[in-house]
Amino acid sequence: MRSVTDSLLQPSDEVAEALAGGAPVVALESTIISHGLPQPRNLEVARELEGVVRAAGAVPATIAVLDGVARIGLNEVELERIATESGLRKLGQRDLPVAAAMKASGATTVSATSFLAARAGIRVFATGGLGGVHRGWTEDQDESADLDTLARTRITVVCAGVKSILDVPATLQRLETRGVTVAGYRTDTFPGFYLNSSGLPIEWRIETPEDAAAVMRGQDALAGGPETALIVANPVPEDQQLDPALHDRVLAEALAAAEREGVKGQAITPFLLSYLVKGTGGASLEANLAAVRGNTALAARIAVAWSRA
Ligand code: PSU
Ligand code: MN
Repeated sequence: MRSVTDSLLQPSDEVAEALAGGAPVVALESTIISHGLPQPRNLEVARELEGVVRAAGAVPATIAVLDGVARIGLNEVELERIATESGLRKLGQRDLPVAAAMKASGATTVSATSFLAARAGIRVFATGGLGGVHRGWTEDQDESADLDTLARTRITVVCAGVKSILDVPATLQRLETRGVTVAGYRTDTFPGFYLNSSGLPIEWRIETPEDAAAVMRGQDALAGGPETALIVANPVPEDQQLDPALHDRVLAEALAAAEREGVKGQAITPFLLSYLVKGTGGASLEANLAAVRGNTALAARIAVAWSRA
């Protein structure tokens, strides 16, 4: 008989087979598709990212909750639902039991995706930029659940740092406090999401996917401590970044608009990202996509190295 856990967490046949055989698998989140990118580009991107993973010899597992069931690996029709269904919810880790009980559908954030991926036995995950501590946190205390989940989940997240709409120094500080390991991929500074660099130094630099796999082995060898994540911070190439002056100008406008319109909570991140897309004439979208593509390709190489380790 299937247990309750089984019936709420369902890998696709392809993902289940890959995991059982020790083949490389890369988790992909769905909030970026449903809430982070404009239609119809979002569906193309969802497909493209799965293709990037396959081209590197790994199996993609896009994660979302459909009718109350956490699905690990989506087929074409399911991917389309995530990209086009209106009223799809944005689910963090804490929302998962309610979504299950209510048989709701929703896209999963970094926090929910990490949580579900780790439970399904997937070790490597690619996204664009992590959530973190929002600007103005001294007043509003808005800190993404991404950080808390990564402080207690054994997963490797490949990302272009944290979204630059955030208070990046405060977020790096919180990652340190919570004991989340951060390594720069061929960089000594923390990436700036749309920008190649945030200008903030990071302590560790790795050069290859095999280095990442070695750090992961180190995490597991130091067993008994908290199950923390590894963040592999992979910058968008300099020639594909958003123009820094344009970034700073439009971001200031976006933050002022959010303040004026009283946008808060779950809505703030999608609001700022879409403001940037409009305000930069689509240039921020291209930089975001370049970052996500690069992260997905690197995550696949890390998953391959990990499967051989
Ligand atoms: N990366 C992107 N675009 C996104 C996100 C990440 O390039 O839209 C999403 C992720 O799902 C992340 C979420 O978990 O934004 C953070 O939302 P919040 O700040 O409400 O926790
Ligand atoms: Mn928040």
